[in-house]
Amino acid sequence: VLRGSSMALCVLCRLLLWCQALALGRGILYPRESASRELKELTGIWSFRADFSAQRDKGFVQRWHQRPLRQSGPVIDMPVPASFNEITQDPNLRKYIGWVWYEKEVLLPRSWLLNALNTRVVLRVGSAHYYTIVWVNGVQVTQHEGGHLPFEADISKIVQGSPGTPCRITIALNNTLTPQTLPPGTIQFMRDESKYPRGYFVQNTKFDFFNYAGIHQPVVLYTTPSVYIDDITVTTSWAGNIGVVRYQVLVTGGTHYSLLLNLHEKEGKVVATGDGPIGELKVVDPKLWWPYLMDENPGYLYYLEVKLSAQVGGNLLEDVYTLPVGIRTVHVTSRQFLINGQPFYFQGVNKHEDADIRGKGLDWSLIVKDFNLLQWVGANSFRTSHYPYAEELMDLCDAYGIVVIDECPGVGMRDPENFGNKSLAHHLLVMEELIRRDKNRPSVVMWSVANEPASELTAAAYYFKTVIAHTKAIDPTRPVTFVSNANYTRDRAAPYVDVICVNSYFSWYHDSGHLEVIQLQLNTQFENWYETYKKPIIQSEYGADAIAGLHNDPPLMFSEEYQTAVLKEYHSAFDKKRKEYVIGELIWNFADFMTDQGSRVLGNKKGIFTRQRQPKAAAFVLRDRYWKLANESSCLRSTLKYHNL
Ligand code: BDP
Repeated sequence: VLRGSSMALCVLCRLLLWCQALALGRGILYPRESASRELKELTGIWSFRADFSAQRDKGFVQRWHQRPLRQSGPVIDMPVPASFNEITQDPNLRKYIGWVWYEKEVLLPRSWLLNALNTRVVLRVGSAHYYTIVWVNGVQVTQHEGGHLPFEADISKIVQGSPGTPCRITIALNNTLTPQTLPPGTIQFMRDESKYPRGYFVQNTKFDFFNYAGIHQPVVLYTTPSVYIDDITVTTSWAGNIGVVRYQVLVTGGTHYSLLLNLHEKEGKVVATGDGPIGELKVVDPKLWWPYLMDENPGYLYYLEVKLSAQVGGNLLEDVYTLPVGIRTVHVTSRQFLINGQPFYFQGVNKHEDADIRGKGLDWSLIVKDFNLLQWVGANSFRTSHYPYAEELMDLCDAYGIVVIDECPGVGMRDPENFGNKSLAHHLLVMEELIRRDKNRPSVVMWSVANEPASELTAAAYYFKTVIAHTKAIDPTRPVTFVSNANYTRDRAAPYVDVICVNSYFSWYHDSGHLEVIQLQLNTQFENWYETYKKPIIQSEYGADAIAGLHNDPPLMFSEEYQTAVLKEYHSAFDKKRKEYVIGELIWNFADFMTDQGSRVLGNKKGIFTRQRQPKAAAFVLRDRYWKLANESSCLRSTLKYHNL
């Protein structure tokens, strides 16, 4: 008995330590309204100007942030959220590199301004690509490097100092990529004046998607009390009929406070209560969080309501924040990926944030359409290739049980100068920001630190050893991977991952047109990697371009027939290995998407759906396969029917 209880204590200590590792010193909780928090979305039309001056520095020289933008020159209307590239008819704005300026004036409710002692006003940018500086009423409040991830600034002092005046938010952002940014890029000056005008430059990148830029996710203003819930970290587990939710709450702004926690089930009933900043909640007969197609009620969420009470200058302040929580576990063995102890097979897709007109800007209609298509096709998972996706979309993954491999923007790292100390320091920071944002999501089961880096370079060994170790130190609860296209004998980063993720394009980028070599080459690929590392393998990309409506039989490249033929060859090889150590297949790609101009025909056409989300023949092939796989799975409690829409 003693041994049993000391073991249990050990497990508890370890779990609490995990919670603490994940608590990163400050939070970036998704802004939600509550009894103590108000929210104002700044979605809509902003004023906008691109700085076309030769050095792109006119805005700084003339200090555009100090006055309303319209006073320093002409402005145009620009929607937020959206990429700015394809909103106008100006080809120079589409391919613009440098600083662009956004501005919005808002009036704040009096209640936010008058109770200055007890109210914080926070400005939060969901994401802006790539480098951003933010001013409020001409005062710089923050700056941030990197697209995709949120950042915020406490602007209370500025706005509460002059109640009644509009709050003018100026955002300057620069989409220039350098060898040390993530993703990296280079600016190339063309100095031959017989071919290019003076000062001519282009941006080069080594990744295969268009570098859309702009304010891509919502900008919001929200309030909290001056003593507030800054962060919540949860980790979960279960044993027998007891589910465990361990929590750690970070309170900022004061030291005299108390915390009460209520865990609600979906219908609102309280199933466990706790207090204090750290502890664990036990749920009897928990409803586990299951992936889509693994349970009749996938994506079950509890709601952790955290209530803070604090005394400030004789006043009682209360803050309330509610966090969705899914109870589930993740483990990796040498041959399996286990969710709640059950083998999980990634039958999924790779996506992009990409659409006509809005580029990478958040679009609710597109998001919901995409989830309907994922469910229709029978996909249980996707990778956020090749950067973190919007929080609004990740929320739906949690709610629908769509499993996510959460990837950071480490893509296009093909040159030795992408592996220096500056890149590394930034990469570590990006992993921290990503984990800070997504650590509580049950849908996120693995971090991916990069896609197809030059992992055969000597420098890649230390680089990825460090990035992966850092990721694991911050989050000891999830496996870590990166996606390789290197030769298995030369890859220097693979020794550090938990799951091998490999991309290959047999009969496409080599042996073009030779469908008959796919099965042999894929089989060899799997056996080589498995023999070398004895780790489970995900085929993290495979596919072929097809121009929708282009037909040729016998199949020729770029026809819908060729794309389906490639898929079927791959599937036959997967079927031989998925009973062994192959734990997933992610098609490249869910939908056609925009790339740089060059060898592509208006973008990459490897989608099983067009960019407008219409199915190609390949979508039906994948749908048949995924539903067949789902029905085969031993975890299912009943036979599934095609998703009825
Ligand atoms: C892979 C890349 C992906 C590309 C794809 C392709 O990871 O970003 O879009 O190839 O060429 O190498 O279609």
